[in-house]
Amino acid sequence: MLTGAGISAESGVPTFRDAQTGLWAQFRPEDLATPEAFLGNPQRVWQWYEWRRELVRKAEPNAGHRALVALAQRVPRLTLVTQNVDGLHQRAGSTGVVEYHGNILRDRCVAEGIVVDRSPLSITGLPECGRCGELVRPDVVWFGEPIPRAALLQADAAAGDCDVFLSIGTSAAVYPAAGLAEQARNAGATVIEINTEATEITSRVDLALRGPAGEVLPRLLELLHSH
Ligand code: BV8
Repeated sequence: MLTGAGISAESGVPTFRDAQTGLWAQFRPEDLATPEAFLGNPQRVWQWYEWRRELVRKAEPNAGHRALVALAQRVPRLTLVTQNVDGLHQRAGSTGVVEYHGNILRDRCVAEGIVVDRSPLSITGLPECGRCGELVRPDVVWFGEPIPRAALLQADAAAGDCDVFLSIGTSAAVYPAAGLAEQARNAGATVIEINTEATEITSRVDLALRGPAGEVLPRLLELLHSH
């Protein structure tokens, strides 16, 4: 399965399609979540990420996240690939989560390319690596950056070898994540979409369940229990 920002919407984490609120209304995520934006104005990009980190820290997993934890115990094999960087699946209890676009709560050293603790002090006002003093960035995948190799391979393997593929709360606009549903379908899987609206792939799925993930997923689980 693939989840997107829609599954965290009911936890109060704004989706990318929702207009950016308040201070960030003037920016498009595509213009902030890029290496160029970070190199050009690291202060502004870090302000955006610190704002989002605060939202994520205050957010709690919702019934949709929890239903996926229960689902994993009901089926022989389940691979949860998420585009979300909020870590809410893990906080709900999901294990083996494939973080296709990284995780906003981790820092990565720009020079060493590894996840690090930031140094307690910073001379430049920007967070610096606790090991080498270089700049740190959020450990997420920006537009124009490759998907982490392990995540790419795990997601590919799962999409190519599954009976059912759930596309949950994603506008299916960003690649290569959005290609996983097609890949699963071509490999013979039944593709089910759970979304409050139609998306770019709705016309190509086997079943489109229209509604909030926090309501649809628990209902799906009830149906599974009754069979
Ligand atoms: C790559 C992490 C190549 C960061 C994200 C032109 C120029 C440059 C690149 C491209 C280009 N054209 C295409 C590309 C490729 C590009 C791309 O696809 N661009 C798009 C805009 C066209 N992709 C990339 O750049 C990727 N990398 O291609 O690398 C490469 C290869 C080798 C070597 C070098 C390079 C990397 C893309 C990753 C970007 N990072 N996030 C951060 O979070 O800050 S993307 C971000 O937006 C999310 O992670 C997610 O993937 C994406 C879309 O968000 P969604 O999750 O779908 O959320 P969205 O708001 O869109 O929709 C919410 C949905 O939920 C809606 O459908 C709504 O109806 C629904 N919903 C709402 N409430 C609910 C609900 N559903 C259910 N229940 C509810 N309650």
